[in-house]
Amino acid sequence: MNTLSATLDNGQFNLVYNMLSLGIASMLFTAIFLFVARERVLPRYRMAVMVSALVTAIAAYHYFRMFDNFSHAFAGMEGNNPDAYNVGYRYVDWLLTVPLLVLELVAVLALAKAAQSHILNRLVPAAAAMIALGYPGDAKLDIMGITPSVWGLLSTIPFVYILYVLFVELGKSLVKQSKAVQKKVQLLRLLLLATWGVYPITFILAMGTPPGAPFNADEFVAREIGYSIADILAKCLFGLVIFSIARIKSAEDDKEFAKTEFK
Ligand code: RET
Repeated sequence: MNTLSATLDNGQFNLVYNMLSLGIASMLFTAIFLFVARERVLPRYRMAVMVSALVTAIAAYHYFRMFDNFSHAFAGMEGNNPDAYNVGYRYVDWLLTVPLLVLELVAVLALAKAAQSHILNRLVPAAAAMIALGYPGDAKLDIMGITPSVWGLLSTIPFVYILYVLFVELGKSLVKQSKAVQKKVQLLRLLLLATWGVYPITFILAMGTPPGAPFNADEFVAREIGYSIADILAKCLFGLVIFSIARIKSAEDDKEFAKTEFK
C-alpha cells in the first residue's frame, strides 16, 4: 500500500499553494481598484461597479480562508490531514457572489425596474439551487447513497436554466443598447459562458472519488486549480469588463463626462 497516497507531493502542494495565493492577490486588488475607481463612472452606473468590488472583496476573504485552511490541512504540525480541508468555503463564497455577479450584469445595463426584477427573481433562486445541489457532490457527503455524479447532474438543471435566462431573456433587452455596448455585452456573455463552463468541467474531473474513498491527490489538485482559475476570470475579469461597460455608457450619456474622461 502506498502510505503517501493521503497527501500531496511537493510539486502538487506548491501548485495549489501558489494558485490560492494568486487568487488572494487578484481578488483583493481588483476589489481595491474597483472601489477606488468607482468615481470614474456616472452615479447611475456606480452601483454595478460597487457590486463588482463587493464580489471580489467577499472572494478575497474566502481565498484567505482557503489558503489558511489548505496550509494547515497539508502542512500542519499534526501532519497532513486532507479531511481537514473544507470545500465549503468555495460554496459559501459562490452562494454570496453568484447572485451578486448577476446583479452586476443587470445593474450595468440600467434596465427598467420591471425587467431587472423579472431577471433577478428567476436567476437568484436558480443560482442558490445550483450551488446547494453541487455541494454534497464536491464535499463527498454520503446522503442516501446518492453519488457525486448524480448531485452534479441535479445541479446542472438550474445551471442550464441560468444560461437560458442570461442568453435568451437578457438578449431581448439588449436591442435597446448602443452598438458599442452591445459588442461589450456580447464579450461579457462569452466570458461568462467560457468561465462558468469551467466549474462543471472541474467538478467532473474530481467526481470519480465516491464518499469514504481514500484521498486522491490528482483529483484534489485538478479541482483546486480549475475552480481558482475560473473564479479569477469569472469575478475579476468579469468585474473589469463591467467597469469598462459602465464607462462607455457614462460617456454616451454625458458629453461633459466623455470630454474629461476620454479627451
Ligand atoms: C457545480 C456542481 C456541478 C454542476 C455545476 C456546478 C456549477 C457551478 C458554477 C459555479 C459558478 C460560480 C461562480 C462564482 C463566481 O463568483 C456547483 C460545480 C453546473 C457554474 C461564477
